[in-house]
Amino acid sequence: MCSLFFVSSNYNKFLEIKSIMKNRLSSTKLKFYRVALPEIQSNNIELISIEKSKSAYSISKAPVLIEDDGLFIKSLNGFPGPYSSFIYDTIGNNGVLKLMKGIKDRKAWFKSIFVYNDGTMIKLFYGEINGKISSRMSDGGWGFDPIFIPEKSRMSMGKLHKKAEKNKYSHRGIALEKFIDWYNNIR
Ligand code: ITT
Repeated sequence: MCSLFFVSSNYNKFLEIKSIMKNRLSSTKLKFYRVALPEIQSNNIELISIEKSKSAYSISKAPVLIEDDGLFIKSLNGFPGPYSSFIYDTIGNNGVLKLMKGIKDRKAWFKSIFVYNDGTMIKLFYGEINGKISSRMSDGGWGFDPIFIPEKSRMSMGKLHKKAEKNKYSHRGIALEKFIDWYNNIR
């Protein structure tokens, strides 16, 4: 059995990843390594995530998986996108709802990029879901979950999270399924 470290400051991500993966990775145990990795400033989320995976590998010295996400709002020209963490930590969901006040077009999408890095190989996996920004905050979930309603749902991600249904709809679930298929194929 070998180890694969998921490196992140966000334990909620790890819990979701664990519940999607269950024990589906062949001969591998997924472990959580809690570190706030430095993020370079760039408009390019691929570049940010690749650099993040390199810092993670330099800390763990063992195969790592990292994830970088972003919420993109159409009427704000894709904002906050690569700045999602900063915006969440500063103005939060209430601030985003204020920015969206009076705006009719509430289309938004979530992107997830997972990066696997074992020191010799770097591989990226993508997941994206469309949806909209709700007019008020719901309960449940974490991050932007209380203000994001996926296209295929009438409930916010917050509510879906509460009902343990978020993974069926999430950007994370889509990207992670691609990673699991690829990983089990190369092993
Ligand atoms: P890392 O240490 O793994 O980078 P992070 O929380 O900083 O953790 P990201 O930069 O990848 O994560 O995420 C950008 C923001 O988007 C951050 O504020 C998250 O809380 C939020 N976010 C990511 N995935 C989400 C999800 O599934 N539901 C709601 N918000 C999410």
